Amino acid sequence: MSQLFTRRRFLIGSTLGAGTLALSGCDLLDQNTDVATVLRSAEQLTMKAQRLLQGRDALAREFAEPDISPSFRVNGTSAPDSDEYAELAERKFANWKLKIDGLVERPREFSLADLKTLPARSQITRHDCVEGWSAIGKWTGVPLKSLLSLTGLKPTARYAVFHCADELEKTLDGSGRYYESIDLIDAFHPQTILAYAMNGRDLSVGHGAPLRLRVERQLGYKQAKYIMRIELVDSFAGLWGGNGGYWEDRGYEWYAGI
Ligand SMILES: Nc1nc2c(c(=O)[nH]1)N[C@H]1C(S)=C(S)[C@@H](COP(=O)(O)O)O[C@H]1N2
Ligand SMILES: [Mo]
Repeated sequence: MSQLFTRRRFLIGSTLGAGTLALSGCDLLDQNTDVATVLRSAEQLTMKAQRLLQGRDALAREFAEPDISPSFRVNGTSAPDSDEYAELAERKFANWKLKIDGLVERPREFSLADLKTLPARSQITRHDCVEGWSAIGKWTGVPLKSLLSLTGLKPTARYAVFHCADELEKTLDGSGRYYESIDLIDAFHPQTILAYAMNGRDLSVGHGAPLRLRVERQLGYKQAKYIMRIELVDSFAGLWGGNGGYWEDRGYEWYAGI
């Protein structure tokens, strides 16, 4: 029996057979597309990644338009302080490109226009910051799983790392650069999107233009703004402080579940 066939059987037996997807209710349709995507990309996914996909169906609460907060605070960096970013912003990010590399089969770059041609998802969710404030906003963007199905994953990929344009702390070695990471459960979650719009308008610089992460089951500091590059890794031991994120390197939890 070929390895591929074994993997397919594993997927069908454990993912479909267990009925976990059928239980996920309102995003059932969306999940069915997921299944097709997962089956199609089975060649690229590891057994480990597939196992991780099992527990991923709990959705964060979604709200209605009238619930959107009249004001949504800008927190952390309000504008990356670099000539490179200023130039990109000046040209409305027409020259900006999102790089996806690391443990992927097909490294790729996407312009903002490229991302906007892909099927989008909108969601109205509550953002909770550890500092004790919350706000409800509407986010529109591309599901991360759609991009990962285009790049494919190498069998060893375990985490997606988001490299940002801003340095929250100025240091000589660059260790003050903002970054974040999530595992493949969250990377393939239906509400995990790369948002280019907020409340129906292009993302403002304050809120992370041109692209920011929304990973709705986790706290505010996981919602990386100013994304320049997504790197797939098997471990974040070699990245900056080795804890998977700017705040994690300063003592915060890596899994910031709400
Ligand atoms: N690149 C980057 N992303 C970031 C931050 C930051 O300083 N830089 N701050 C984080 C924190 S602590 C929060 S609460 C949210 C704030 O997002 P907002 O400015 O859109 O409210 O972004 C998160 N993502
Ligand atoms: Mo935060």
